[in-house]
Amino acid sequence: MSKLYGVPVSPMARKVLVSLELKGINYEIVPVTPFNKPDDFLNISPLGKIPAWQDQDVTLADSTVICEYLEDRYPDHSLYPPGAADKAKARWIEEYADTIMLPALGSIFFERVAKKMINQPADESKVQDHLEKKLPPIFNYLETLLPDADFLFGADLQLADIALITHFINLAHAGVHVDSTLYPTLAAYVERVFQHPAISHRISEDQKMFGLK
Ligand SMILES: N[C@@H](CCC(=O)N[C@@H](CS)C(=O)NCC(=O)O)C(=O)O
Repeated sequence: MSKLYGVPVSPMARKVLVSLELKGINYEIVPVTPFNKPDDFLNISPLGKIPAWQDQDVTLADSTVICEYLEDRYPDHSLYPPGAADKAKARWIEEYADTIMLPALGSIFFERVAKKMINQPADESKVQDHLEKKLPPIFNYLETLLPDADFLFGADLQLADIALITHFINLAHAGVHVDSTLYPTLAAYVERVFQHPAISHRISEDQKMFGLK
């Protein structure tokens, strides 16, 4: 059985989990957290990060690399739009989510949720600093980028949507919601994507894990 190393509340592992679900691929999850890595984990993930993937053919690290591999290996239910220009735009959005949104939104989740799980106090001054300085440029950019209806590339949820929404899920777990008066398009998009069955399933699994359901 193919193995996904990581935990579902990791935003980057969640990207892969939703892709696996949409493509109908069987896997087992091997729970590895940033706080609890097996001694030999660097053999699987050279940078020591989650997620990592292993099947009979390959061992891979990095959510983008894993999702591209899954797309190549299981092309049914494609998670990219057709056409070179739209595909490049989708990859840019994924890159933006992974490199800009992960540290900005992820730090708030880390302070308020992950630290609680390891019995450490949140640094609320860091959270406030991120809320005031890091989030507005990101939200302003997304407000210009997102559609008023459906998903980024039409009626189907694709990888670019998953890459963005995974960070908003953790932001919501940290008690932060998009202000619809300031960012109406972004707020409506987040609400719409949260209702997609593959996304609402992940949110409710997380809530079970947090003991909220
Ligand atoms: N570019 C990587 C980033 C992965 C990443 O930063 N994962 C975090 C958890 S969400 C991690 O493993 N952090 C622990 C560490 O850096 O040691 C990807 O997309 O998979």
